[in-house]
Amino acid sequence: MDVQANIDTEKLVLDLFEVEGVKFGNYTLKSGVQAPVYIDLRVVVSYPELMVRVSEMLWKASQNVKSEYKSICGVPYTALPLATCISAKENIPMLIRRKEAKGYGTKKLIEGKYNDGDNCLIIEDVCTSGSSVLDTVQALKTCGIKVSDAIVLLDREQGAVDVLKQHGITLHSVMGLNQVMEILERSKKIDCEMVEKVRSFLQVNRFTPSTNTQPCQPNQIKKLSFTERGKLCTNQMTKKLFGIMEEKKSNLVVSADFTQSQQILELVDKVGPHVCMVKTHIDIVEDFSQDFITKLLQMAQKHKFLLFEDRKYADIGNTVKLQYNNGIYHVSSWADIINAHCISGLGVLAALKQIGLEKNKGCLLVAEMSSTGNMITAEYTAATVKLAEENKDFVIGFICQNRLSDDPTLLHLTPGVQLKKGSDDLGQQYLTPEEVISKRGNDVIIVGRGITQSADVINTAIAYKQSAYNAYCQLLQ
Ligand code: 5IU
Repeated sequence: MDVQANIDTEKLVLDLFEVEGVKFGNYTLKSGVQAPVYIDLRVVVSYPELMVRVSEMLWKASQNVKSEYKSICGVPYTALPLATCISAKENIPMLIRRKEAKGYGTKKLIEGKYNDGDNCLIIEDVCTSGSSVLDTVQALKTCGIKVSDAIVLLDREQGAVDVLKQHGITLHSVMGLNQVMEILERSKKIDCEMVEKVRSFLQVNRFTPSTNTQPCQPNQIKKLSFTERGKLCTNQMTKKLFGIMEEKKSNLVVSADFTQSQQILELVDKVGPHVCMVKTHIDIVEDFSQDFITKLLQMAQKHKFLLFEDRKYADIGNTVKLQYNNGIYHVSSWADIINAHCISGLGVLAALKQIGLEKNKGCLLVAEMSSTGNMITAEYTAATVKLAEENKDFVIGFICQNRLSDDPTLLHLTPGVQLKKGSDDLGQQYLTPEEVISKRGNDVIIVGRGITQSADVINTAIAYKQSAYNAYCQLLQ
């Protein structure tokens, strides 16, 4: 680092300390962890000269980036004005990541002009685990934009460099927390006791790259067959499903949304040979009985498909546990797979896991919905993806509209599918199998009325099966 850079960094650190962007004491972080240091650079917007200086230093650090990039994108919200300063001063186009996406359909995660395959440079103020950077990378990725590098003003040196590296992203920082402490100690703003306290905090609170399967580049996953992906899975349910899909050459799930058990049994006997899974809404069945479940399980064995109860558990943990295990349906006794909205927090997943894990069941997380105006935001989707990636012992994938994770062991199942694009009169929106599988990179289509209301159920199911499986095969070429 040259002498001028040292002087600039020192001045910046002292100024950030002065405006309380960096504070020392006893703080409870968002995660609930007690920390001796608190960094919140939102305050710089109240000091325009400081804000410009921060953006200039970020820009200087970006000179080390080797890849070409078309635009920059600040991680919302703190880095948004910083990216704006850089964009205006250096005349570089900017993209804005929308945190609260509009309803599905008109939903635009990323504002600004871009082309498929563009590389974008991420700007961030502070990095701890790298997860906020990854959320923005995820949002960009769903729009076809790549990220190879990220610039951060202050790296808390808790492992973000390695975490991001695992995702193929090089993190460049203007300064690290240890350097900040050295400067402040030298300037007598903090004492050596505090420095030691922070150092041991940083040592204990480190984030390490996940030891799970390495994520693939999206193009690589699309080239992996279901069999190859099955081999990478440690989750037995995912392995089983990949196996069935390959054996039956079917990535079709039928949604058996009938209210009479006989209608369901007749349907699944007809379409059973052509589907990898049958999806139920057991609470719409008017003549539910244990005998119906016994027959359904016999069908599942006869035609080799899995049973997915689309219950969308969403309550607090304790309630969800009772809903899954008790009541008149005893879902945990027969459904191979269930799904959940994680709106209520980690408790829902923890509760379902308590019941399902030892029964070797699988869970899908609802990360996106097909219905118009649904209130799922980009941020919610990104948080759901993270939850899935951290709970792969039980979570086998997503119900979604777009490929969301580069982890080849997570499945992407998409409802809202018919042979023709369109909608129903209650907000359902339909995409075609080709759009869902080959364009959007999902794995499985879920089809209800497209099959159940057809005059020729068997041949229609075959048509959906072939259309989705051919789209998958095309990706492998
Ligand atoms: N389903 C959706 N959209 C979603 C989710 C679930 O349609 O976002 I999450 C369910 C509802 C229904 C089936 O049981 O998938 C789709 O049925 P149709 O193909 O008949 O629209």
